[in-house]
Amino acid sequence: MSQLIIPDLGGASQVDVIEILVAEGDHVDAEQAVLVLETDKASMEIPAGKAGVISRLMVKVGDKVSSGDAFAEIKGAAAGTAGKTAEKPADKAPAAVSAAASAPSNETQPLKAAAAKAQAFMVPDIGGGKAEVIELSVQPGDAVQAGDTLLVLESDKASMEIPAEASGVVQSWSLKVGDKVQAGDAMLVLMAAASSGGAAGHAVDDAAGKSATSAAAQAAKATAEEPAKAAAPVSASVSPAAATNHTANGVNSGEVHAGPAVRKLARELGVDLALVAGSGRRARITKEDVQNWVKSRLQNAPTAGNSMGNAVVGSGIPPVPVIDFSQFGDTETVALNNIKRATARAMTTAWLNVPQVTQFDLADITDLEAYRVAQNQKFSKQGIKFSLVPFVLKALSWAMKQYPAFNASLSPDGQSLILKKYVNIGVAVDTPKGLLVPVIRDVDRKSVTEITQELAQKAGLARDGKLSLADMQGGCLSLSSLGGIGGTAFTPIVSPPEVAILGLSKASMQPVWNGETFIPRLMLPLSLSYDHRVIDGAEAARFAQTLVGALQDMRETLM
Ligand code: CAO
Repeated sequence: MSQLIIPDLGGASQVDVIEILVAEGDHVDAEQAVLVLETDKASMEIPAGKAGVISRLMVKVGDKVSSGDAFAEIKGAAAGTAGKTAEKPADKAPAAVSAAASAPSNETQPLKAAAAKAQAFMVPDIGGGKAEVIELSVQPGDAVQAGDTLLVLESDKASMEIPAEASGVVQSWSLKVGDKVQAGDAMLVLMAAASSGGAAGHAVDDAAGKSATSAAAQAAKATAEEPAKAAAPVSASVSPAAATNHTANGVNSGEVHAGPAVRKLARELGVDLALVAGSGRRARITKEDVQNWVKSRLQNAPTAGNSMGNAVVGSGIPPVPVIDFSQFGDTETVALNNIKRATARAMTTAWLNVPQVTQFDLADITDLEAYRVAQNQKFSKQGIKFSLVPFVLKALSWAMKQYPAFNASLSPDGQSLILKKYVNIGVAVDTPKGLLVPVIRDVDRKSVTEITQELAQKAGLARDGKLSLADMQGGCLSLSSLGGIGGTAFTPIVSPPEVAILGLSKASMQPVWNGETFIPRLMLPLSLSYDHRVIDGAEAARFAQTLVGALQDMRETLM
């Protein structure tokens, strides 16, 4: 029989026990987390340090402990791999800082080596050159698992998510958003638990220049384990909704208070911790909270068949039947690229969240078209070519100012409208890899010439896969033009938190009755989809008519 001792806590004392992860009688491995402690700054898992059977727990949740306190008795104990870590001379870990530096490297104190250990991590190999930090996905105090995204970098070629090499609690960042960094630059300090010491040590070795872990290798690993976390280009894969979610997800994970073991459990069960109410101190989420959440979802999920005869599962959405198509003939499976996957997520989110209606209308653009053709002749020497889209953007921005509900978002609790004082419009661009939506900012304040130039530039970047995340954020409403292709009408999908999207189909000459006779007029089909929670049908019809009027005579929009 021997005791398990609280290891060196990096100077902290009287630290709260917030979770006990084992029960008396449980068999534990040396590396297995037994307790979760929480200081004001961070939470950390305390590993057993020895394998054996827990015969007595000497602490309970709410107790305060310090380094050296006994917290359990264990039978049949044998030193685990944590002890091996203790044998590593301190001078082999040049980048280890603070707590690690204060923890004596002493073979007679294996538990100290099993303690949480602050380690510095460097920017991995990112394929040469510098990249800009565009997002810090975790904050000091957050618990991360190896493979979790730490930050997003963007070079002139692509954006990439940098995954954690080890599990632990983020202590501090060594860089900030906007910094330009390269492989080997100091990245962050992580309080890594001994159970992930191997991986963490690798990072330290990296810092000493012994071996480099390439982002590509990490990406491959992340792809195999969790496709969404791959260090693949992300900038080109984000539609407005997805871009917003990307940020929102970062914020969510930062606000969730849960230990690494709870996060692991949540991942295994597919639970989004942002949806789970924490019952622990400071709303910390415990394992029981996750288990209870799953139980309640299972109890509330209807199990009977729906009217379509399909079984209803989870959130009540009947699953699509799984069919082996090869029984009908040859097939080939082609993986969706990042852009298509992001679009699929954004469209599903939109479809499930927004009760939408599409209002159709026709605008007489005969005069506008004559003006556009004349302007093209006038500007041809300057290399500027006006298409219809910039004129529609201008008219749209004008209509949005007349109808503030179209330039708004529903608050997350659905109780109020957030009215925007700026007019940014996303334009759907068809690219070889899929749909991307760059945003033209302050359309109301720009001339049609400026809008034309900016649209050409951003559509070019989109097609070359060079749009940044920022290029695709901040849209208030979207425009989707299929007029260059054909069609008479379609139902574009509103991309929340936007509340409307305008679709353009191909303009065609049509006979229009002027009260005396039919005259040929060039008519542009408009398809305006809107969020019916925010906008009433009558308001949408009025908005569409205002737009029709503006396109028929654009003089007012210029005032
Ligand atoms: N009616 C008739 N002709 C139209 C038209 C319309 N509504 N819209 C464009 N055209 C004409 C243009 O004037 C141009 O003709 P000319 O070369 O003779 O001047 C030609 O069609 C090519 O237009 P375009 O679509 O390539 O260029 P654009 O500036 O009109 O549009 C852009 C730019 C970026 C919107 C477009 O290239 C694009 O990507 N559209 C697809 C958007 C999309 O995929 N939407 C679906 C999203 S939901 O899945």
